[in-house]
Amino acid sequence: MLQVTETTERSTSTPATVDSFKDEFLRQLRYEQGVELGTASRDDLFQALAKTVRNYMVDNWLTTVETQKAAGSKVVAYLSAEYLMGPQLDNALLSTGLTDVADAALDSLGLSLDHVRATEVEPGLGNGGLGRLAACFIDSLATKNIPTIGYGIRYEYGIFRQTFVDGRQVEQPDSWLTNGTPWEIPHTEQAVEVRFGGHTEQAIDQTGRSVTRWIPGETVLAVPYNYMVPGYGTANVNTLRLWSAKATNAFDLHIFNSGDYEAAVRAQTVAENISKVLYPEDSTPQGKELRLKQQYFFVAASIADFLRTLPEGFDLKKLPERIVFQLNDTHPVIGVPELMRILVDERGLSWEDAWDITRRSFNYTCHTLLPEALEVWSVDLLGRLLPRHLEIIYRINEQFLAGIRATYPGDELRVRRMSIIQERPERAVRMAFLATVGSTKVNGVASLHSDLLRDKVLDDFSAYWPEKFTNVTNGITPRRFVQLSNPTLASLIDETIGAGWLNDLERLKELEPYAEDASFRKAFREVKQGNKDRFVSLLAQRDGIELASDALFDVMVKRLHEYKRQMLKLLHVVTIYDRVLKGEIKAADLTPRVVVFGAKAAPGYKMAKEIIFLINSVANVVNNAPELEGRLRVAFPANYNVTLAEKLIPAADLSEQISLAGKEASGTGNMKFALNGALTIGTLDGANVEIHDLVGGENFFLFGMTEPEVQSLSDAGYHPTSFYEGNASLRGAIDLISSGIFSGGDRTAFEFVISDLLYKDRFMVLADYQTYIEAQDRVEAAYADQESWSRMAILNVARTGFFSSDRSIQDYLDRIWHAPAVPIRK
Ligand code: Z16
Repeated sequence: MLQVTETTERSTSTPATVDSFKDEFLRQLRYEQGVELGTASRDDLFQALAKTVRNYMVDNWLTTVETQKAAGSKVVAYLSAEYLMGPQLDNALLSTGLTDVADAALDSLGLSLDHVRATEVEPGLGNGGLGRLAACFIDSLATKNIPTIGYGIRYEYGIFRQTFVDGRQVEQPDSWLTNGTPWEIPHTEQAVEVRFGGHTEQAIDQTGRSVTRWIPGETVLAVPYNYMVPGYGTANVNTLRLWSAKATNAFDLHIFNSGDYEAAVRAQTVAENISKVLYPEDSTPQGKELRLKQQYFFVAASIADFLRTLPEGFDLKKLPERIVFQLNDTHPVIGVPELMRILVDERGLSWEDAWDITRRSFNYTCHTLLPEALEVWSVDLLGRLLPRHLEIIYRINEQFLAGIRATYPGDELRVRRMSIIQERPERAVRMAFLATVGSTKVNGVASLHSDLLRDKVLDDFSAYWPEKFTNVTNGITPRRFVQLSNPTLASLIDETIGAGWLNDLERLKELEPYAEDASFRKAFREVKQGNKDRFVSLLAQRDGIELASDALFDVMVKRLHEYKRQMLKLLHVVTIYDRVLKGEIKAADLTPRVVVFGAKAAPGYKMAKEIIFLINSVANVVNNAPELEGRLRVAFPANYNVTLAEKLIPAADLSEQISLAGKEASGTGNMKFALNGALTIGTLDGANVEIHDLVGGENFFLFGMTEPEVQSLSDAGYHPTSFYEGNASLRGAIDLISSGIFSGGDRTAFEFVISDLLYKDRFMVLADYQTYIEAQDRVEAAYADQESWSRMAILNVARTGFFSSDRSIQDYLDRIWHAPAVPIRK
């Protein structure tokens, strides 16, 4: 029997043999699923397999919990409303080192691991970059043995399933829990009560001090569900704890006491709606009451959960030595007044002591520059939902503004600018300001982004507190996005520089000399070709989309947003078609190209949805144009998610990162592509700036205005029509869209999009069009020389080890958290 050799430490303490694995799998199937092998459904097989693997992690998990508790050192509490985890089975197999064992065990039963793993439904508990970042970060924290709890919400419905009906996006609910998930362990007995509404009262406590009491109107139970987060190359297994809302019998005291049974039952449903569904907006939140309830719900539960783990009689002044709360965007910022409330109202600390503790316990990561993405909550709504918290926010603001007035006497304009409370268009709480005031450190997510935060969005704050501001450039986990998604590249790297790079990604540097090695380049191209073939067959089976795999794969995958400029990519496609139609270029001279889009639009974002319709309409015509046969294809598979990303990114030659400079905070897809050997065509925006610096300008297709150039054009007055009128190629593309050729002759079909481009174009698509087309021409020329292209691609892999999320986490530890590792002895 195959025995796994223990080369590195694993997240399993029991060395598994194929026989023991098989026995446990059969036991799961029989006694947990209640089926015979012969009659088991594919889902039965998956559930049994997943639970088998899960159980191999449990011993190390329990040891981790005990060891970290005994160490009593600082815990990182990552507070995030989103975790976009992706499928879990392969990652669990990788960290336990059980992949080969599972493969052999299933094989001996006449089953295929590939077949079974493909049924896994991914938990889509996030929108995009921010949620995926949280998932990468907890992976790296576990790998680095840092005591961590990831806190979040167990949405019953994650990000919607996107379908296309006649080219238009239609959203379907994501019922990821229909068959249950093998990865979670609920603990109803550890539920925490979370309160809402009601009013506050002044009272005198036993010691004769005046205290405020919050008399809430309703109570909801937060039930924790635990998920194991295994590290790689370590026995450490951390915890992700997601909260689910459950009604208490006395949810709404008023209705409960009135004896109206039906109303009381209805009220239960209302309570449980809190964790029902993920809000599907990425970067442009809607100010919905239920969303604020979600935020307070999970943050209040998380803080209470941590505080109850402290020993009896713990001196709360030492809290910042025991915990650091990281705010992933403003979504959890209500935690700042919540901790104040607990310390002052419930634990009897003075306001000053409580403020000192609170400020030292929180840090804030900002993920955006778009003004419309900065959350504000109306004072009206906040006061109704959380009356005591609003009082606390007012007092925090008073005290903060007193400090501002002392430093800048007479500068009332500045006071108004910096106030946590905005007066117009309505009185509302600026959550980013509250987060900044309530935190020790504030960080942006890429170098350019942090500079712009400091110098533009939060400039008054950085002038007042210069040492508060720092940068931590985002990263991605190489376990999922190289090893698991691109196993052939990972093997090639292993063979070339030896193992060990997967948690020491700067070692990819050792690949640099091989860029000059013709046989390595050939092997590297074979890896890429294999990934294209794999993607092509997946797409045929998943979407019925037929593609040729001997083409340049040009990929743009990310949320649909005007600032990300999918329109610019589409104008390139239309330009090629227009040039061919006009005979300006011969189709035969074109490099065969497959353009792949993947993008969900927020359901209420009309412009984004119209752009999706336009992309599908163009694809439909281009893909059926005989002139373009074998030269240009556009594929837009619906429902881009982590599962698809893992197959698509390794197949890409060209990575489209074309946002308007100064708008994309970081981007993380850009990093995944580079590490998988795609070249970037991009603007100097977000982390592209750092990618460009690291790989070198000669290995990057740079175009477009810089952020200062964008600023001056905007200051000077931007007129998109002048770009349209002054550029024949651009005019050709836009006129072709307006001609009705993509809409069965209907010239008005895309008016909504086109007139916005011509008369508003907030993200300056037309201004960057010309340099983008020129950069694409450079791409064509470069791709024609495959040896040189491979050299560039290899250097992209070799030079982007910096973007491991292990490095991001090390930066958080050094600059912000200062939490020591607690290694687990097996
Ligand atoms: C989000 O995904 C991001 C920002 C934001 O304010 C809200 C959401 Cl849901 C993204 C940024 O757009 C992206 O640039 C960045 O890479 C990502 O967060 C992670 O930092």
